[in-house]
Amino acid sequence: MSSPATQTPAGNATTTIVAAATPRGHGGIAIVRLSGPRALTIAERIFHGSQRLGDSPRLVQYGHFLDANQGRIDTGLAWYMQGPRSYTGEDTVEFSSHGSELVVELLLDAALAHGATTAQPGEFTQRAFLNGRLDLLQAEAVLDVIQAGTRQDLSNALGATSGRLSQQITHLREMVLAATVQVEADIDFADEDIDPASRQHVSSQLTSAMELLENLRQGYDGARERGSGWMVLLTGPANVGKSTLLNALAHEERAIVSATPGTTRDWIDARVIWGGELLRLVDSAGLRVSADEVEEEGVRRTQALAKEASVVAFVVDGSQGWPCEDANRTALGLAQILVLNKCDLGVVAKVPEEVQEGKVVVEISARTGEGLERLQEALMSALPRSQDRRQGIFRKRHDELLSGCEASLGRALHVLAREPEKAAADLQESLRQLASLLGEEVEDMVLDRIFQEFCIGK
Ligand SMILES: Nc1nc2c(ncn2[C@@H]2O[C@H](COP(=O)(O)OP(=O)(O)OP(=O)(O)O)[C@@H](O)[C@H]2O)c(=O)[nH]1
Ligand SMILES: [Mg+2]
Repeated sequence: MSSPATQTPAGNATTTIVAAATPRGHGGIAIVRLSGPRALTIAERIFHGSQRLGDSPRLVQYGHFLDANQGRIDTGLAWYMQGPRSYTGEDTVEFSSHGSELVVELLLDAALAHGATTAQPGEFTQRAFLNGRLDLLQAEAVLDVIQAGTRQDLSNALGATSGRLSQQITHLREMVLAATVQVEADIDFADEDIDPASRQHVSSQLTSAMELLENLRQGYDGARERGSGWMVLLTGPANVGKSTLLNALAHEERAIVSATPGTTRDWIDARVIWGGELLRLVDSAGLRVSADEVEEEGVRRTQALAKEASVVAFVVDGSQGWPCEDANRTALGLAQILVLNKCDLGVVAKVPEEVQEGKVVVEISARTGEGLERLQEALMSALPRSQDRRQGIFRKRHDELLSGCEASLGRALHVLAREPEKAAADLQESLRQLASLLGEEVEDMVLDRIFQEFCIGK
């Protein structure tokens, strides 16, 4: 991380911004934060404790909050972080009040009345970036921590906020830079004067850089599910008990259940956290050939979802014979788990050998709850294993830049011996791509797009 003290605040840093850092609505507590050159002055007009906030940086104080007309708003806590030793690198004050939407509004109004301006989404983090407290990869990772839906994503994002990914990119850049310096130095010599060992060294350095790049990029696909959790699709013929099963697994009456086939038309989801992993269970329209246009569309959607899902569980009515409808084919092919439901009525269905191959069969009763624990274990075991979810990059922006960098390095390696000038140009290009990753040469438009993804108050 670069030293914050050496950076000049950029952007709107002459203004003092304010926003609620906690979500809207009622809660135990709410936090309102101020950041900027007048944060302390404004905060001291609002908050009154036994000491002045400015006399006790980094200490939590108890006191009361007043509006611009000296009317009491609430009692609560406040603390002052003196810049540059704060998240944004600026003077920052945070108020912790009761979690009332009205109190938060009044605190914001008071701050605005005293001269603060409303923060834009992600502006606190943007300021941290502009003030050199975080590089761009770290700033983006803050959002990834907030949105992480799996333990793996969380630990990956946390690592990135603390600079693990930045270190890897910086290391990569040093390797490419050393190779570039060598290639550029060699350009001035005739071919026969160049030490073959030096060229060999450059080429092996670039090869290692490309391996590191490839490794980082492999993590990208695994991060697809970030924020939404792993998708587990419950599919199968109509009326087999998929909706009943969703409700039983989620412990809530999420989907409508009825004895009439074709009850579920569109997909319905419920989130659960099992073993620290966020899963999105999706119930879908029963697969069958139907004359009903809406139901037909539902079936099409189910088939599309089956391709997207991390785990597909194909549910059948175990008290009936094995269903042989054509409509089942796609989902059945993608399913890792076959669920024989309604086992409370006795199990009659025999899974054909060619269908069962490589799949786990679980007998359950969604109605009585029998076998649900085993099903839950089977679903968890079917999630992509942790080695398939390697630590790496999260975002399309990263993947695009790294893939561009990989291509430039590949080209440089290819022409290194014959056309060193071309190789040098490609190496410079790859250095630019790595700099953009760290946020050193990024257009404002790209920055705006990144920070707009954040919520207000972060
Ligand atoms: N005996 C028994 N009945 C069940 C069980 N699970 C579901 N049912 C019944 O089967 C019928 C259909 O259940 P749903 O959950 O609506 O089935 P579905 O697969 O979602 O049906 P569609 O949405 O029409 O595709 C209802 O009458 C349920 O009460 C079970 O484990 N045992
Ligand atoms: Mg249903």
